[in-house]
Amino acid sequence: MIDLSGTWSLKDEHSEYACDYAIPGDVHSALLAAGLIPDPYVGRNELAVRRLADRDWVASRTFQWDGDTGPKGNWYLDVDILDTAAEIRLNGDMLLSAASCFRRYRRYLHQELKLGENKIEILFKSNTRAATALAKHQPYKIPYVIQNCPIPDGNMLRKPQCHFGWDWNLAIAPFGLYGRIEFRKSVRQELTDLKILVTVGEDAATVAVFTTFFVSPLLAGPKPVTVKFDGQEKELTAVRPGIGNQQDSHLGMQIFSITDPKLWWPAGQGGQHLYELTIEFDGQIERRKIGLRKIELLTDKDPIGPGARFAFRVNGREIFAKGANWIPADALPSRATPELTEKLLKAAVDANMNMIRVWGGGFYEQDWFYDLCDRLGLLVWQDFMFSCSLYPADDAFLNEVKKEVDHQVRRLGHHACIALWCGDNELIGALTWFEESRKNRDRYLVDYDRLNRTIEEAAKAADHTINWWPSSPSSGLKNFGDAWHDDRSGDMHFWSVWHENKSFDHYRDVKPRFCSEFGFQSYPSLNVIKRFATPADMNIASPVMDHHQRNAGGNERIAGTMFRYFRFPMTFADFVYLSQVQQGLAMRTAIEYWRSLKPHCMGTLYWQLNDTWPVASWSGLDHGGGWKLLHHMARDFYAPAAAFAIPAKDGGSFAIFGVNDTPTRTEAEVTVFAQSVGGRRHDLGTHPIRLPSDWAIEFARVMAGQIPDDALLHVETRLGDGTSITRHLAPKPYKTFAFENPAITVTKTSTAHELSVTLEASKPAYFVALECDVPGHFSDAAFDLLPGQPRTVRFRPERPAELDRAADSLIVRDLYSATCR
Ligand code: BMA
Repeated sequence: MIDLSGTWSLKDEHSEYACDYAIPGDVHSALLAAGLIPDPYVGRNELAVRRLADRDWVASRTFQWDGDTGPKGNWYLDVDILDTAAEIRLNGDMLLSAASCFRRYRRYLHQELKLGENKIEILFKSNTRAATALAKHQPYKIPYVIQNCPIPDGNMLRKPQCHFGWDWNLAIAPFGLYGRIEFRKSVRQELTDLKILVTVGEDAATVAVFTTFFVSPLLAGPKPVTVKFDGQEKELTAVRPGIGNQQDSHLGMQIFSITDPKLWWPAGQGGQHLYELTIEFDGQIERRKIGLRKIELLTDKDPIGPGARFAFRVNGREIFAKGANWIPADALPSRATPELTEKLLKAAVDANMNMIRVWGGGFYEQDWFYDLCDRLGLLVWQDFMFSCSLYPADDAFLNEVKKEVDHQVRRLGHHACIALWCGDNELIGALTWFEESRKNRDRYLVDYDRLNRTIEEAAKAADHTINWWPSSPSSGLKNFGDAWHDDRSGDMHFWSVWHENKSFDHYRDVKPRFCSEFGFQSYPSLNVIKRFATPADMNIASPVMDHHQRNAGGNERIAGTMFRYFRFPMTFADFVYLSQVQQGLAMRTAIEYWRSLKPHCMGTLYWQLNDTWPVASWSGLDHGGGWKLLHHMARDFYAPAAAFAIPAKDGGSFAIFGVNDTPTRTEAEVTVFAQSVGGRRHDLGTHPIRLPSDWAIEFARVMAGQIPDDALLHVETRLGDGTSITRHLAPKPYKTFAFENPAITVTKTSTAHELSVTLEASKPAYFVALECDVPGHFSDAAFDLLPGQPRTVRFRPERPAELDRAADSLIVRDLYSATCR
């Protein structure tokens, strides 16, 4: 094998730029590292950088070869995640003309490798020009999502759709080669894919291992294959030639019986044991980590009400899915490293999530991403990469799609984490967003169905065991209705609160079966804003702050919502803080209510887990992985077992609900009280309760009249293990309360790695949060601090040397300090 990753030379078509280029990586990152362009994340630099995608670029390198060149045709180029319109030449000879970022290409050499020096070149053709040229050649207009994409026609390319801009992404159309580039000598036999089917019984599991091998025509037949699993060693049986488009392949299978299996469970449900599977043949050995689990998608008709269920059952247990939507870890692929990705995914699990949705406008992520999810117990809802636009449905496009789907499904099939393959993001809704498709719905719906069928057929042909869902959102198979407002079946995207400016209470007007998208924006944290804005830009309506907001009207919505619920914040920093408080409140309102509907509702994935660059957005994690207040609150509202209050529609009472997502019934003691802002506490009852794990229960009710005018309602849950969670609910908008100065006292102590801060309040303080000037992580934020109940928060700086600076720059915020002082 000749690995060609490493340093290449880069130049553009006008010879304006020339520099080194690290492959795998993106071209913008190379130009940035060479100091040739400004950082597009800072200020409004993005605009100066956008035009770089409108020209061709060439990357080249030489390599020495002094080995066996072998017979012609024996070597091939192996390349993947090549973004997107590109050509690869070896010693001037064209090897590959590529058109998809989502495929792995294999091209046999027409000529032998030269002894001595060889030259390889990648021509990155301008993707923006390629897209526009393709759009011009369509027989009729195929609209793209113009409100998200300042760069046109991205729907023409099999490239991450958010690269041409999105309502949270910058628009610079990054490009480059992010995967492998190698010459390989063909082997006589090669494992091309692997599927694992697990059947889980009482105390035994059966593991069927299905393999597909490419077997060279030079070989009379496949060599014997040994499969080892859990200490058992067997020879592959039932090896037979493939059919159809797999004529070069040989399929084989073997079945293992595992007594006393260690099952793989989503986080919070049990362990994530991974068995090692090895497959040996013809002098080669392949290893995979396999989790034993069976995941079913339940969409049966509701036995009691109208509509149909939407729930995941893992190893026979129905699991309430708790999580968020995943977008690429960074807008520049070179920066989306395994370390950063691990930080983000680990944060998801730390916030009690068990599922992420890899949203259809980014990438099919790299193998190590799914290894991480296997290890962490994060179920993956995997979209195919189509989002929010209409798409061509001609033969050439559909053939390209077939190859992409086949590759991705085979590549990821063995991962325990993969729970679902979903056809696309919001393509059914998109049929109503464009004048063309409103006027001629038949034409565009037929095109949509052709594309969706192609994806479904190719996915099922690659792996007949997958859980398939046609689109997100979708009310069900062959249902092309409005899954944004119809909550009877399927998965729902509920955007009425953000995009239609409805109040937070409106989350309680729907009863989704599974809400796979809903979100509310906030500003990024102050330390992140400082990375792109100067002090002069730190005004909520400055051009730079506007530039770092990609949803038209987004900043107005944030400010307008504050008017609805809060007194207006005192300073820019308070505004940033309060924007994160209200974002967390919005998500908490939705998620508490929808969890209270369990098992009618069996999942909530909010929009969105992470950010690709520093921007105002719906994310709970800042760009780089710091926790916004929402992420801290998520750990609380996604807690495995807790009680909370849900107001009745007429405002006359509050139902106290308990939920428990752990595998077993849980005992708890719940205390309900009203807390006056001046400090008086009014007890409203203590309830010893047993929380079943299959459904949420209402176990008490508080009448509105029991809560004094100047008080908030609190529900404190103490679990058997001694942990306790307190949630408050404001019966009226926060701005109507005359909060009093909590005069929070702060006591700091530090160890070698950590700062420990004990806070105590003399009056009730809400949404207490600490900030400091140093990157790092606070153990807790956005909590309530009641008089006589001090709380200790730990801070771990990224660099231990900055501990003192952290202590010196510490600031405490709460609702009073931000809005009443
Ligand atoms: C959704 C997503 C994205 C978008 C988000 C916020 O519906 O699928 O397209 O970023 O809304 O508008």
